[in-house]
Amino acid sequence: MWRRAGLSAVAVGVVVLVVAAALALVPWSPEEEGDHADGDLRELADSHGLDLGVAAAVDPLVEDRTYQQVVSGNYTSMTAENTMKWSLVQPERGEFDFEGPDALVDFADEHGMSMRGHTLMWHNQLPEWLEEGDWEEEELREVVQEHAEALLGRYQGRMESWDVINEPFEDDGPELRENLWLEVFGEDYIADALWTANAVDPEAKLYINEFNVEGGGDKSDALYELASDLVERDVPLHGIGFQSHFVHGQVPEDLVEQMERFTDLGLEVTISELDVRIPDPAGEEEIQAQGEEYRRVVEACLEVARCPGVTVWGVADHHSWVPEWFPGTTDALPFDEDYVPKPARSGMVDALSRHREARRRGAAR
Ligand code: 9MR
Repeated sequence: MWRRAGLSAVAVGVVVLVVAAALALVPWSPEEEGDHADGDLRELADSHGLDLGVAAAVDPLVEDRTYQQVVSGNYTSMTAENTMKWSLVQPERGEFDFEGPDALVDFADEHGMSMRGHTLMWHNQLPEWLEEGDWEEEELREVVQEHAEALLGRYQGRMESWDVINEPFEDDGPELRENLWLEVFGEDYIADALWTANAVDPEAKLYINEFNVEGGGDKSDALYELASDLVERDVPLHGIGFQSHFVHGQVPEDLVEQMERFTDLGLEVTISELDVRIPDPAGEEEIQAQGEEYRRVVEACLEVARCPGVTVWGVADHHSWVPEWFPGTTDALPFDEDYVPKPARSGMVDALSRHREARRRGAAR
């Protein structure tokens, strides 16, 4: 007995050594290994019922196999980074282009991922004909109705949520942003658009998505006033998106409290566009510390009862909007430009694993 056990232990040892040696000869590739080296992010997110999302761009999603694998191997949800915006969907009046949006929604369906729609009423990425038109209220109302029916109607039943209103406040201020919608319709464009979206896609959760509100302050207070008023009037508003474009070292300490202020109104709060930018060049220490910041953000969402998920704003560092919009900053995402997972990814795994442990311990008591 003793002898046989001894022999088979030696045999197992030899097999392990041979396999390990063979693996060491094969170069690492996210395609072959999956991205599960330190935890299966998708499985962990699923086990919490958390939507772990990523903003995706059409071209790499169609053409780049590694990009596809990072998206479908790590995330359970997807947002269209650009392709559902007005200028791409309706570049000329009455001419719609759904090639990009279809590609994303089909990819999500094929891979069992949910979708966040982005976006209907925004001041940016509007087509020229719309931005430069001289609009009477009634005609612009028809234009919005037509666009909502075409876009939200096309994907009705396939969208978990829609960012119906995007960035309604001025960048740094509590005033409503002076955009085309405010100019022509007045303040109630927000309620009206929510009603329009709700009529077209009654199942989708409808959001106001905003930035610079994650740590409180005047702008956050103004958003709170707006949300309270809409809730009081029974306008179909279901959630607030905290965009969460953070600067390394400045992730708000009181994120949970800030989110709960809004969930106390009966709304959801999702982290909708997470990234954490670092001054260029980013050193190893900053990249490690960024991992902790990603962990804290996912933990915050797990702690808030009505936080359905966290969406990261881009797949890998070379796709990020950050270096172009904030020159001198870099490395904001959980995968680097070779699609190698960074500590930010481990941070998210960590948050989900620890939380699961905590839940298990809780259940055992
Ligand atoms: O990531 C998007 C980038 O590719 C576009 O050039 C940019 C145009 O304004 O929009 C970026 O996405 C924005 C999102 O739609 C709304 N919140 C801020 C995001 C980053 O600018």
